[in-house]
Amino acid sequence: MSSRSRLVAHRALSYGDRTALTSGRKTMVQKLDDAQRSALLARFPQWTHDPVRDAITRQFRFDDFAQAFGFMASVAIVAEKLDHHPEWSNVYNRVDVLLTTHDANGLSERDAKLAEAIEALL
Ligand code: HBI
Repeated sequence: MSSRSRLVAHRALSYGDRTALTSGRKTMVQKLDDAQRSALLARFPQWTHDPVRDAITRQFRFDDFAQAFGFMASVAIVAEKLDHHPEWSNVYNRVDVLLTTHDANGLSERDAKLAEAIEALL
């Protein structure tokens, strides 16, 4: 790999932009249609639809911070494996999670897969 290619690869990984490493094409992701979205919400009743972001959200409560952080560490590993990442916040024993697909500007099958993986951690 030439020194320029290495620089491009390094920059892409540094800024989280994997386009440069995928021959310049963003992976096209299909946004869920109304029927698919309804099925997703029925499948995950613990999650709430955010119509503004076209996202699903859930608030998790744990016994203490250590439990909450352990949950976040487990989710982080799964997110990396799926190459799909949550938008989330943590305050002591509380973890608020929002799932949406930036590449699709709304909910996609990737969010269903990540929600399923998160539910399996509980
Ligand atoms: N995570 N939630 C979310 N949405 C995305 O569009 C997204 C992501 N993680 C990685 C990613 N996109 C891209 O880097 C890959 O699809 C190439």
